[in-house]
Amino acid sequence: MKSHGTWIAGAIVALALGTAAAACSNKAERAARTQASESLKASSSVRELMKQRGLVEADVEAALRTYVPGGKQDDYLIFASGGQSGQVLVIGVPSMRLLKVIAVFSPEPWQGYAYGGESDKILAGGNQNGRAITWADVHHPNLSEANGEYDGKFLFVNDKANARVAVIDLTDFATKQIVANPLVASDHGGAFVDQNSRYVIETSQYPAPLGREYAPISEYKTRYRGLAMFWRFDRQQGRIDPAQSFAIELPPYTQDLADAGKLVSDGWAFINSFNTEMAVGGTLEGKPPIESGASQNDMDYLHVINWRRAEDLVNAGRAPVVHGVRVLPLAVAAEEGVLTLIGEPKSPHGCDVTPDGTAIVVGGKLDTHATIYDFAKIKSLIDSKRYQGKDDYGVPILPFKDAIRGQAELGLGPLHTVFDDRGNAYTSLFIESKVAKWSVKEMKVLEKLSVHYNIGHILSAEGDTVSPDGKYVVAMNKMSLDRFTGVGPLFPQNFQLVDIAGQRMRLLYDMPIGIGEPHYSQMIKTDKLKPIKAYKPGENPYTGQRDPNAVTGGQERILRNGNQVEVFMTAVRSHFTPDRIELEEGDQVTLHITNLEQADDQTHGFTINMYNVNLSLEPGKHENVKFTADMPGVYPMYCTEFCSALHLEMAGYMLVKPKAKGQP
Ligand code: K7E
Ligand code: CUA
Repeated sequence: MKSHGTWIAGAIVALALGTAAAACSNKAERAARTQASESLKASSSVRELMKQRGLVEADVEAALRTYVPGGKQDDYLIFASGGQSGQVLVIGVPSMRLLKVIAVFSPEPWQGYAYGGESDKILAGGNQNGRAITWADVHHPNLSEANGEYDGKFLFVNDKANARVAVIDLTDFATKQIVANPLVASDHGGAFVDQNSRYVIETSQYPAPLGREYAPISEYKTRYRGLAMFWRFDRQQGRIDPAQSFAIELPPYTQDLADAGKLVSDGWAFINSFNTEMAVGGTLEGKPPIESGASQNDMDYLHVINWRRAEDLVNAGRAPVVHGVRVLPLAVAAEEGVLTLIGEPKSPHGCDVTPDGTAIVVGGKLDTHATIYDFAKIKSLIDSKRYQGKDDYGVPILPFKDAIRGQAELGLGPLHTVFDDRGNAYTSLFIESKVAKWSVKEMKVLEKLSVHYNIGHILSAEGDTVSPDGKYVVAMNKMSLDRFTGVGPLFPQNFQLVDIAGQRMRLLYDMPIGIGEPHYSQMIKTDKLKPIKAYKPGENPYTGQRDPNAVTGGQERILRNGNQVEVFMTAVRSHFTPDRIELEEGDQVTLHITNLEQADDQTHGFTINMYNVNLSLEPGKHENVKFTADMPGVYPMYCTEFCSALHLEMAGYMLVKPKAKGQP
């Protein structure tokens, strides 16, 4: 029998040769690879290489399992929250290479996002109280679903800080819409979708008066409220339709994570909560901080929401309009069986519906268990109105013991749970810094794996669908002490790829995330995505249509009407037409620019320096830019993407002639 070491050496050589034969279309590259593999054999055996680099067999095996040679593609893509960066990260699996940062809530110059073009309107859609907000605390990306499977069409993300939700279209991996919740001050349980993405669900986090009105903290119990927002998603338009959306008023508990039911529990949503004590702090006055005030009760409440029933009541006119949103009042939700509560042990976090939709798993930050709620039991308790009582707001409470399937003893600080294809669950243990693999049926731990360190969320391949793939989970760690080269006191976060296909979990790869604190991510099979390589000629990506002002070659022109100037411009290797724009100070200028290219990867940039204009004109794309020429002077405008040998020559001038003295 071959020894493990020989197998690895053989595998590496085979991999190198196999790749050279299969993947290289380019002769020179192939020659270089062959040479490299020969010199590998000649100069140093794999064993020697391992010794030189201080690698053990497990390292080499992990490398072989994650290495994706140039020209080959990853099996999965992760869509990861970019945390405080306000963006979304796209990462290949198993290579763990960053493929893209999708601009969502924050301006992003390379993509020309919110630097003068059409995307300004998208960011403006997220204005709160009429003010621009240029960052976000992105927590939970969710892929659109059809029949409980990711369909690869859209991605939704929430902004916890400013209560907003964004829609990203996966045909061009670009943000299309941001909606701002006019009622709440922050959100957290979002952006979750039901199994057909009829609704994108956003639930509030820190209670506040609805509509962000003022009420003194002494009126917390009477005036402060939580909210579950159901944003209606119009699949045809690829946009949220605020007019068809509705909300449900909730008690002023701190609603936390949420998940939508699936299959048997489709039509329902579940939100965990903490601070049912309704503690409001007051540390300066000697009162306990919210932290301890909120940890007095043994139980908080899992919120069980029958959203189909809510939808019927809203359509029947039971929801008055508040700040433009139809809001089902708390009293109606409590009376009509829309909202029911169940106890949840110590500082709950995480709320994850099993793939078959029959159970809901809730972690407990100060508990050692995950609690498994049984949907069939919940349903029959609700149907037979078997309540143990009601809360201060008249919301029925179900008896905890009768609503659960059981509790799994997992370890310290269980938070979030994901699933594989073999009936196993994987729960992040924040305090223990471990992943606990456990059997959902037996409710018993099978194995634990150490991660580094303080794991928050965890994700699995196709994990939130009705049919997870198994294969991989990723531990999303908050800390990375001693894992990477030092880069100052702000450490990167750490994504750790774990192979779960075999009997035992195996750590494969550490990926530093140096852009924000990602909370959640989802992983989709690459072949479900069908991204385009070019826009249709003259397409405005924000409408999906040919822009009425799109320019074809030969139609370029400059029109002046008083101080209104319209420039119809094209970009093609390697010039802009027109390449000279002569303006008078104070002119109101609109540029209509179309990239005439259709070839792959032929993107041009366009900037007018000092005017803070920068666009990315991917093949076919059309952009409209409006500004006032209020700074006289000479402004070179140029292409900011090295597009061709004569890229540096792809330039022109915008000249702004100063007003004569005394001219208005
Ligand atoms: Cu960070 Cu999902 Cu916002 Cu838990 S949440 S970690
Ligand atoms: Cu076009 Cu550089």
